[in-house]
Amino acid sequence: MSVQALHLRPAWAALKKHHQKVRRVQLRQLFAKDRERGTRLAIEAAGIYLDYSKNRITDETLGLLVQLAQESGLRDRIDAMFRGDKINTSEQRAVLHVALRAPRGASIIHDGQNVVPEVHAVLDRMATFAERVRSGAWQGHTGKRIRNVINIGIGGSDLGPVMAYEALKHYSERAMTFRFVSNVDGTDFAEAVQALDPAETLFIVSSKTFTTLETMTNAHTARDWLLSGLNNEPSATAKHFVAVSTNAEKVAEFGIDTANMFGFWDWVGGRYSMDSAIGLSTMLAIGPDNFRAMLEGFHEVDEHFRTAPFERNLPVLMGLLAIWYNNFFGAQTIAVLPYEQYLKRFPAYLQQLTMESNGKHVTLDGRPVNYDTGPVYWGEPGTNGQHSFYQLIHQGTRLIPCDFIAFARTLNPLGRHHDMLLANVFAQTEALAFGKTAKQVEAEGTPEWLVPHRLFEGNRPSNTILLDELTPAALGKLVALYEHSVFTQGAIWQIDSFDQWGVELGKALAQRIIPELEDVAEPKLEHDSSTNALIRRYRKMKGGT
Ligand code: G6Q
Repeated sequence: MSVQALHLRPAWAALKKHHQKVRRVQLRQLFAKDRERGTRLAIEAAGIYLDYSKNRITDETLGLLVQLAQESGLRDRIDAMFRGDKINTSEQRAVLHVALRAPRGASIIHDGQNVVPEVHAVLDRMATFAERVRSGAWQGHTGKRIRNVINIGIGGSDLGPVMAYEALKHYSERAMTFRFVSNVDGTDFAEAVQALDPAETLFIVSSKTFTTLETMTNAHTARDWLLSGLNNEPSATAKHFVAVSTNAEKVAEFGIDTANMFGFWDWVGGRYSMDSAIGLSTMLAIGPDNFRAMLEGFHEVDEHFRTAPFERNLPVLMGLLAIWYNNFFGAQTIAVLPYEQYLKRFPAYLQQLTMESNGKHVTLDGRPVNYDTGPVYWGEPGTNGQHSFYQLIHQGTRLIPCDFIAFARTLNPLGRHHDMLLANVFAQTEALAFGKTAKQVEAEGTPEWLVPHRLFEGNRPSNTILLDELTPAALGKLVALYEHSVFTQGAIWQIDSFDQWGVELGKALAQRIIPELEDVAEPKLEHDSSTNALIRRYRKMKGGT
């Protein structure tokens, strides 16, 4: 189905007009008018409760947003993804991360072949390997068991594994140490191996391409570190290095036996790969059963996304609300605020998922967009954020829609902590929505001159996402929720949410400058005057002259 340019879709024009009408409407009025609003504008599906009533929307807004999704061909795009069509058009690739969590026995066809059996074959190999390492059956070169696992990877080959390890630490094997090296800054590696015994350390080199500068540099440094700790016996690498990659040739070239390589496929994008073999460190930490439970959580939300009508579809609604604020209110950012310490890396993970996916300036057919695309996602766990940047959300001049994420049960019940934590979630969303009027502030006995400083306008929108408990399945559900919200937004903007040419540029740029920094002879520099001067200064400074 061909989709009209965004500004030509009738719902777009209607939303523009509608926005003029409702932009000043206060949440206070909306709640006063409809006593059921707080339960009416809430959905429960796949074990996730989404309260979206504290958004600056009316029933008409919702109707028009759903109409926009329909006119944007969202249904066809969803079907095309699940069917294995090459919807990543600029790279001519299918986008099938949903196949990574399809149950055994399901069928998802790519290039005429069902990929689900391959997915499960890799999962089974990962499980066997993970069991061997966790039980001590897999021994290091000197016969010691593996106690430390270090994942070396960057971007999509790092952020998911780090986030998932932190998120699911409660379920992890505490007798083992898990660390993650991503940055080419040598400090990252140096700190990661601090106090570790090479004889007990396993490196997982995670790289889809196995050519990424940072990862390959760290992998070589890791090999040197390992060998220097193990009498420089080259055969030692076999028991201490495994690879996760799509590039068997490069893995072999590095010296890792491809029998110890766990594969995935070009239809898995880096930022969509934490549930593929890239999650090997996660599986080593939490065990195969928990990993499979996480995949089931992902799958439950995939099915919900695929089948639920748009007006009852959690990721679709979240995506549409993001569009509403981004494109009609001009909001530049969305804050994600997990009230769960284990989710401390979740906002960082989401930054890649959302911004690498939807930070695009042309449509699928290469025409420049004339509307804003991907908003900036950011955030920190509550309640810490409340003591810093929440000030700007409450009383600043910018509109910042927020996602509050919370769990009904804590994994660490300690006295009254959890009730206090959740009281903060509810209090914050309430304060953001309804604020505090001058009258209320005055009634507290505030002197007149102080009233303007102490009043809160309110009308700051938020979603509240509530789940039972942070289980592996719950984590899978949350990630899938955001993946599909990103998909929804990308479909409306008609952009390719699955390429990343901006990242590719970064990968190439530094290559040219590295020799200019390392050459003993003064290099001939042909950059702009600023870059030339910086390179010269750095060369001088590092030489200490
Ligand atoms: C993700 C991006 C990017 C990628 C890294 C690592 O979607 O493509 O973040 O994951 O650049 O790439 P490799 O896995 O190939 O090392």
